[in-house]
Amino acid sequence: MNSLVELAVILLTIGTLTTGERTALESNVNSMFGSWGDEQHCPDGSFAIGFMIKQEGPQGRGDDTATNGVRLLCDDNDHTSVTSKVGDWGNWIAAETCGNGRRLWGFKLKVEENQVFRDDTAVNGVSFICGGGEILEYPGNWGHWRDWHYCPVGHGICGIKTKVEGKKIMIFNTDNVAMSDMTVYCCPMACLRSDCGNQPPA
Ligand SMILES: [Ca+2]
Ligand SMILES: [Ca+2]
Repeated sequence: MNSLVELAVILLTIGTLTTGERTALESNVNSMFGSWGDEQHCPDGSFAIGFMIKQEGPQGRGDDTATNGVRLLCDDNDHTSVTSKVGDWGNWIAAETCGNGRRLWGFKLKVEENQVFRDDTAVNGVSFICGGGEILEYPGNWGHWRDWHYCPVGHGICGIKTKVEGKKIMIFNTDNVAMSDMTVYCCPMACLRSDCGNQPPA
């Protein structure tokens, strides 16, 4: 093959890979609270390179909800950001991005255990790992970190779905929790990138 044909074959291969099948990466939190929002994805061929979190600060004796939503920042030319379902409380804070244009490829959640008759908050924080191992983290206040979940080798995070409980309207139950779980989606990357061979840390 001459070099132009080779280039065309490479570009076609990349096109196929970046619009290929997505893999869902679930947290296994199995929260009893709320319902899932829609899947939202970065534009075709682009990936998440950072995130923002919507967080309510500690309310003391008042009702706490902690994390209310997560937004992915995409690496397309328009700097698209994508959000699934979002709770009613708190503010968007803590925009963090991977260095050197690297992409998100794994996550873990910090989740408070069920408080039964006390103030529940469910998800309190989220952490992402970038290709190359850099960690972006918003730790929140309560609960403990659950396991890391990683995209398959050669994939990066390209979408999100969040589970969120809406505002309770019953007068005898005002214990709201907002965000209770998150699933992300992994897309295959073009393997010309240096972070294509991501492996879980030892
Ligand atoms: Ca409280
Ligand atoms: Ca609460």
